[in-house]
Amino acid sequence: MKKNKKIDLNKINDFKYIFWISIAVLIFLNAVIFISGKYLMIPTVVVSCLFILYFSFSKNKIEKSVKIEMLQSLSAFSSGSKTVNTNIPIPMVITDSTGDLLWYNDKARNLIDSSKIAEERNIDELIPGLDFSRIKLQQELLEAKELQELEELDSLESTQKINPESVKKEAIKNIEEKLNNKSLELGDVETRLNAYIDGKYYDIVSCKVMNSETGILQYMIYLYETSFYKEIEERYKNDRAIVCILEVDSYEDLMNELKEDTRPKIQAEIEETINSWAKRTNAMIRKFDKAKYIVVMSNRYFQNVVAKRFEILDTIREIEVESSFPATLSIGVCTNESSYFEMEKTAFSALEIALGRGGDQAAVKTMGEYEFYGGKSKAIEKRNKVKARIIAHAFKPILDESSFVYIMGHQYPDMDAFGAAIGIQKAATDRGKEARIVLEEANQTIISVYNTFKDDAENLFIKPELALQNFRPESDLVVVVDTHRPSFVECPELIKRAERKVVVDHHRRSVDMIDDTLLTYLEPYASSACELVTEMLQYMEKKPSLHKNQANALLAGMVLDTKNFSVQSGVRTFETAALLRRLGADTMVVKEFMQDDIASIVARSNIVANARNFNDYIAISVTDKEIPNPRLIAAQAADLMLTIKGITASFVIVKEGDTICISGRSLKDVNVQLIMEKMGGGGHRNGAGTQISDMSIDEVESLLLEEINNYIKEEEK
Ligand SMILES: [Mn+2]
Repeated sequence: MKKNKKIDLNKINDFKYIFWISIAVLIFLNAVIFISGKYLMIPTVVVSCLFILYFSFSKNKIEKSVKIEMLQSLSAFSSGSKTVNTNIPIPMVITDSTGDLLWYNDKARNLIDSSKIAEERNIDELIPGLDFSRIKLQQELLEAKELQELEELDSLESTQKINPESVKKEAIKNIEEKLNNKSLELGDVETRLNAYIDGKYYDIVSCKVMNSETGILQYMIYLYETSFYKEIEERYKNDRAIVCILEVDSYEDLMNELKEDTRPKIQAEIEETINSWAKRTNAMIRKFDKAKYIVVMSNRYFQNVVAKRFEILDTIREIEVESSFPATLSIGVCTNESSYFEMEKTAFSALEIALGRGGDQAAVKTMGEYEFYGGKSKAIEKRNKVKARIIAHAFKPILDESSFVYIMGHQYPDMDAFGAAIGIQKAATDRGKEARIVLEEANQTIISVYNTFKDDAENLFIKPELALQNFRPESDLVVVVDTHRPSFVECPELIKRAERKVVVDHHRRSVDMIDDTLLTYLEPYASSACELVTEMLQYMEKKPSLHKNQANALLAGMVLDTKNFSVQSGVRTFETAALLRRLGADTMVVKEFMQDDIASIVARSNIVANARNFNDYIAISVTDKEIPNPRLIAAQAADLMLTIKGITASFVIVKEGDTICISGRSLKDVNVQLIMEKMGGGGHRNGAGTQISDMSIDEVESLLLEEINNYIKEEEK
């Protein structure tokens, strides 16, 4: 198309001229027929046909030429806007409602594929990258929204309408669905569309107008070039600093276990591995403690690290060390904070979370959300008695300064939570304080232990409502045992109000945690809360003493959580059990606590009998029958399924009212915590669970299978 070609207005006049002439000719011919009768009929019809043929041919020809002329002419505009649009200093095109090009300005010329302009009209072909359907959809959505707003106004005035809103909403939903299929976000629609055309970025703004002169519906499309801003944005994204804090897990213990002569070699190897990783990622690295590093890298390299899922974790674990546990690394990462001061702080707290979850993993915090990578090796016992002693000594003055002590475990407490609470209650009374265990009711799991304290129940237990009534936030103390998540405790309201809080727990640290505590004793390497509490009791008084019921309750908690000292049982677990035995615990009584009624045993056995293999080593059982104490039975059945030869992980799905509960258990490598976390639950590596209330049992089952598959795929990476 030549630039200088002027619109030939005569052609449009020709068109009108021919039209009127033809009408006149037809009237004349009809008159001839009428007057002359049938003699002239045939020639007249022939002449008419020829004329009509000529007419329609020239109409098409003229229409087409008019349309082409319009591409360069100003007739696409109503006369008032001509000057403004011609002189607009950004590329602008006008199309009809099918996306055919009607006009473009000088600035848009460079964008148009000149090789196609001769025969092609469609804007998508002429400007590759500009998707007309998106522009059209955007306009439709904007209209729908406007319409909805109008409807809403209308419906405020009259409520008699037959639910126009829902109809409108349905329409909007349909459009939004269409948008989604085109991977277009609603946010884009509300403001601008983006396009990448011939190596440059553009924001596209459009509007739909009716040309009052031609009566054609037109789309006016403006293209703002944004390459410059895009480049700055990219550069900002790529060059943004990411702060990582690295720590070699239980470094001291590892070095102590190594022989004198191999120690320097391993030290050097670990250091070399970390340094060369930092070099590969073009990072800045500084060692700031014996086995701690601060690493700062650009986001573009960090994205590689994420893509490779922190391979450094594996490299470190593969270092051959002659010790009872492998060398592992924990990493805390902050990707986004407003200042470097905050970045460092957040990276440190992410590291703490990684360590709290058992180490050998990276915790990445982005915009308040955590993501975890790794976590493949088993948590190793790395605590020493010094810590228990320090905690015990810190706990004493806290008790002394409190006027009343409230103790609680998690909701639906088990024997571990109950035993630990009994232990803390004893510690408080030893310091001359009044203390009550906050307990809604003695559930089926703890009733046998609870009954041994029944006679003194008034002085030991308190209902949550009453506790809330009596509670004085400034002076009273709340001790939480066997959980550290504020939403999990027996009475969450009490935690919200409490100003003086202590947490003693053995679960892996989760993201939400009771904060602002006076003391937190979180020890994921310990077997049970009872073990931790017993150790504290040991150091709190010169001559620790326990009533035999108290000793039994504490031992019962340990027996439950260690499954008869088979899992999570370190040296100190046995030492603590021995202490309890010395203080009067009776293993036969504890065994009786664990006895079950026949209904539970039958339910449990049925679940195990229904178990099927997911693969060689994972067993799954689903029960949709009503069973007594579903969560407890599910957990027990999952444990029992682990006794099947070859099975190292088990999942049991049961119903509790309308809620579906899953219990996951594992022996070795499978991390059931990661799988349950994906489904909104939690727990620890070898025992975790979740409750889902808005899905059917079949849906939950297929979701579980999917998550297990994902987990296995992830592991294989
Ligand atoms: Mn426990």
